[in-house]
Amino acid sequence: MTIQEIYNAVLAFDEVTVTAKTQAEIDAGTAVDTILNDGLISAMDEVGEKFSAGDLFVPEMLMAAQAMKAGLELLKPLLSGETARSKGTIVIGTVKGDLHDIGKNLVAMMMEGAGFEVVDLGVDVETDAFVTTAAEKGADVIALSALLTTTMPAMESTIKAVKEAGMSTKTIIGGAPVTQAFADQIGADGYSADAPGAVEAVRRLIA
Ligand code: B1M
Repeated sequence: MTIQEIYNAVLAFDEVTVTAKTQAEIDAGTAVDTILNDGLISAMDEVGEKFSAGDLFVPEMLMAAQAMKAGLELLKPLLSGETARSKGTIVIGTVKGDLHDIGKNLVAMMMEGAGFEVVDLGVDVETDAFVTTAAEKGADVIALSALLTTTMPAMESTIKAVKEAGMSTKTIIGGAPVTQAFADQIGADGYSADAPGAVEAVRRLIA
């Protein structure tokens, strides 16, 4: 029942219980994917649905996010435990105008876990910052996250800027409103609906 308790605790904004129950599941040997998907991520989906229905507001959404992050912190070493020589460099960030970072952080953690060097620019990242940092670091891939339909155009302008700069750096995009069709439309090299898929997409692009 602990997975359900993690789910309930996220919806109750109860960081202490999320931490305790997540640790209990880890100690019991439950698969990290199960804790993540069935406990933490699905609870945030319900938070989003309640927000859409007008049953929750931004402060509550933020408290739920804080509770979820407490669980993620415990999972982080397990997601990024593999110590391998860098397989490539990824510059990642949430695009201009967008402050959502939980999914982006998850993608960054899993990429680190897969042996990539990850330069995380954070949220609300200007197009220029992606381009300049990728050039400075000799990045193989620029990874863009967006959670708002209103910030998806910033992905297009970033990809356009990378191309105009004549860089060979590949681009990958993702986030709840983003689709493969949108990725094709704006000329992104890769797309994934989730964090493990983002790692696979980067592996394919760098291979
Ligand atoms: Co906001 N928010 N929010 N929010 N928020 C959504 C996204 C929303 C869908 C809620 C809703 O209405 N149902 C809605 C967007 C509607 C739309 O545009 N279609 C919304 C809105 C409207 C807003 C505000 C405008 C609300 C307001 O102020 N009126 C505002 C905007 C602020 C801004 O960004 N400028 C806002 C604010 C916030 C908070 C700050 C309160 C908080 C964010 C806290 C934080 O991130 N630190 C927040 C939250 C928590 C959410 C929901 C509830 C949860 C998002 C989340 O963290 N999910 C969200 C509803 C929902 O998505 N269910 C919602 C868990 C996370 C693990 O999933 O980020 O989707 P996600 O990541 C997934 C995949 O998308 C993918 O991998 C991850 C899983 O494996 N992925 C990638 C993500 N990035 C990727 C990159 C890749 C590949 C895959 O390659 C590079």
